[in-house]
Amino acid sequence: MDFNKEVFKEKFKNRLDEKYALDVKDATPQELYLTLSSIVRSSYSRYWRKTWKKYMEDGKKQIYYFSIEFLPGRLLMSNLLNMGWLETVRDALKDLDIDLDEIAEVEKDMALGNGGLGRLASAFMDSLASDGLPGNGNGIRYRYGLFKQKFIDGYQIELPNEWLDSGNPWEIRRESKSVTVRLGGKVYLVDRGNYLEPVYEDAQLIKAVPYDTAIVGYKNGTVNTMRLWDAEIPSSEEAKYRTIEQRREVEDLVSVLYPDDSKESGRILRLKQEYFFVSAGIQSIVRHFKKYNKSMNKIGEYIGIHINDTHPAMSVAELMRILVDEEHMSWDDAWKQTVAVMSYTNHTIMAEALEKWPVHIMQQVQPRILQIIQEIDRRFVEEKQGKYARDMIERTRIIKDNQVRMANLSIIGSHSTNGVAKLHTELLKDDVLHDFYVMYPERFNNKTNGITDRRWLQIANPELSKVLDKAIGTEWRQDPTKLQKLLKHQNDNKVLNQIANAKLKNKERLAKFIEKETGIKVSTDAIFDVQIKRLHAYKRQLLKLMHIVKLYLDIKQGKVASDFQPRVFIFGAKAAPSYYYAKAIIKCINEVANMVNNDPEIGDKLKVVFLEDYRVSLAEKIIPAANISEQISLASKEASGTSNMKLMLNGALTVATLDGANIEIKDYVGEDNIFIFGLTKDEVYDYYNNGNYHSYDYYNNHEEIRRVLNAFVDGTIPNCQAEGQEIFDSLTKYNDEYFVLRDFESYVNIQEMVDRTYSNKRHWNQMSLVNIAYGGMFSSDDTIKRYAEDIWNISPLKDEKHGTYSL
Ligand code: F55
Repeated sequence: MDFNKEVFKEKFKNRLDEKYALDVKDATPQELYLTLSSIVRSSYSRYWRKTWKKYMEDGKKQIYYFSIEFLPGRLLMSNLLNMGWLETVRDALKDLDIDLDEIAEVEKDMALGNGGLGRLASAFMDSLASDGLPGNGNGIRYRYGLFKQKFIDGYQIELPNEWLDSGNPWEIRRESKSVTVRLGGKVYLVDRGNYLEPVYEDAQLIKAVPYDTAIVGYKNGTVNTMRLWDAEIPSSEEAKYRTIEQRREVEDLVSVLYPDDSKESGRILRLKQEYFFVSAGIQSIVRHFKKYNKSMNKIGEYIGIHINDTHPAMSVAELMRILVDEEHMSWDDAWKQTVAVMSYTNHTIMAEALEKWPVHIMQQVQPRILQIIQEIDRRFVEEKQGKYARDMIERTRIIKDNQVRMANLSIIGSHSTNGVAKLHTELLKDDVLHDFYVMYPERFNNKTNGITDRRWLQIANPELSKVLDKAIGTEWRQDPTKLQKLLKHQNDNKVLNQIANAKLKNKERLAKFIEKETGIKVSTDAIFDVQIKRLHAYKRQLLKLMHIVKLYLDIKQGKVASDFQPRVFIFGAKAAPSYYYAKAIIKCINEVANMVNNDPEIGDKLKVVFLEDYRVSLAEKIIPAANISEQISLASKEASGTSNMKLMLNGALTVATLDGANIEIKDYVGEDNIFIFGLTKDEVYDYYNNGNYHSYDYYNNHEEIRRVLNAFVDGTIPNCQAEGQEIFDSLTKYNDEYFVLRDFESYVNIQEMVDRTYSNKRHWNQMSLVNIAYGGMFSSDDTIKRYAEDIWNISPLKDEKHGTYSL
């Protein structure tokens, strides 16, 4: 039935009655939320079925995006928007005296990821569907998502995130699509004449059960699937699981995201998770592929598997296992198909984040996979011998010093390796993966990250969206690059004022939220200066904190400039539970916040707000209200960054180092519309090569730096003796790994420029407009089109009609 307000209202009342035997006025927000999501689901399901059928009948290539993390956040608003229902439903519910935004707040974030990498995977899911492309997700249905963060006495406390406790209306358990995954045990190869049969002993069998979530395309009728695997005891194995501990082991397999990797037991669990979702995913793909009777010798023409960072790298070996052991293909034929199927994205150059697994652990987790990796390694070395220098082969081979190097496996076993921003890809080619670039230049390519304008502008910022509709029409909602039409209005006072007004309203809303959550009252006249991302030394939240302490001391000592603009500093950040240095920084930010916020001499000049439990739904509240976006990583360390894109799209101006995608942002908006500071990547590398950075000298020779750093250890900042000392030492004694002191002066200078610029509101609004206009250049819809063309070789199916989904 065609979708309209009156019919929807009837349906809503009926569904509420059927489900709960309630009238609207008697229902709780939770009941209203579940009623609404139930209608949404029953309406997209026929499109879901049809999309699936179409892909099958069409018989063209499909992509599976393998990721150990997905971070979709909430799904209600996004589904409503993509179905073309959002405004009508908002209106209809208003007629029934229901506030849609209030209902949406009931939904718990689906937080099955840590940060940028997981969020990117979910943006890509949304974009694949919205581009009408045949692409599905494959991952793990963690029982607990990323921990819930609380601050107690300024310290980060991690609480379990029980996101499934009140039910998840978006998933479907598909018992019939279960597969069996084999872990551990021993394996022997028995010669069967024309092939070797692996015989397994004492392996543990796990039943992998898929839970499917629909990924609804934007007004195009395409509904793809994100398939997440749960682990259960197979009924045939019940007898083997007699004790609670044994049963718990199976549950534990998928219970938490990124288990603590500081202990060996935790690390083994992580590797089991990696194999579990890889094996379940590939088995289910192959099973489906065979059902449609295609020759396994052509699997590379029909299936693409994308390895999101190295966590799914065992995909290479698992597909080889199935093709060789179960389909009895020759090694060479199987290898050709495997390389054609696989492609890989690298998300970091940080050495400590490049996965390496000890051979003995791999042996314990899946001995057959280790054998296959050893064979891939042996053949690689054999093939490259004579062609490349011995040390180059040693650097590139997969197994070295009894460690399996997962990036090497991913590159060797795939046809494409990409970085996530221009600078990052250049660094991969020139430095981190240079040897591989020499061997396989044609495999390397760049795919700068992107974001979904639907979530980050249309849903998160309806105020600005309305202004844009009025100024440039609604085309940008389909094609965000059309936001460039705004550039015509750079001198249009009406539009400039409307943009400023939208920002003010968003700041008012955030100010209310901040007061409710923290009790802190902030003035909307102040610059809202935002740094939101994981807490990591290389991202340099510490540089921001030092700047705050400097301003505080300046004000206290009466040194503040006459054009000083009041600021509200807003942080959102989680630290990994075992990352003690990051946790010390959190503690210090919280203590500085206490000190600043409660000092009557400071008043409204400075406020520091560290919001708890940074997550997708919180980002949606902060980003529309930001004036300044802090993107201040040490040049070369941030592969891309994506909050930089979200914030510019919402009209924030960026304070940035020349790192990751910041460089591309600068290239679009021009140097006059961004605040660039700090060392360049070449300068950083010069220091590395010459070993001539001595941070203590900066402390010793710069009065300003000394004044600020001393505040961390002389009691000026109260209640953080130990943490303050740890930070002080890291920056002085231990030579300041991320050049915080080296960049401090340059950072302070650019912040003074920010102040001066903000005092000219019209100019600020013009800069903001330029940033919004180019924000659309980072649409993940476009990023994913480039993956589709250059890496995956897939194209959209012919679709019938565009528009609103029917009821
Ligand atoms: C998670 C687990 C492990 Cl073992 C290693 C890394 C991660 C992780 O979350 N990485 C991550 O988020 N990397 C980020 O990826 C983004 C998307 O490409 C980039 O924008 C960002 O620069 C990068 O740090």
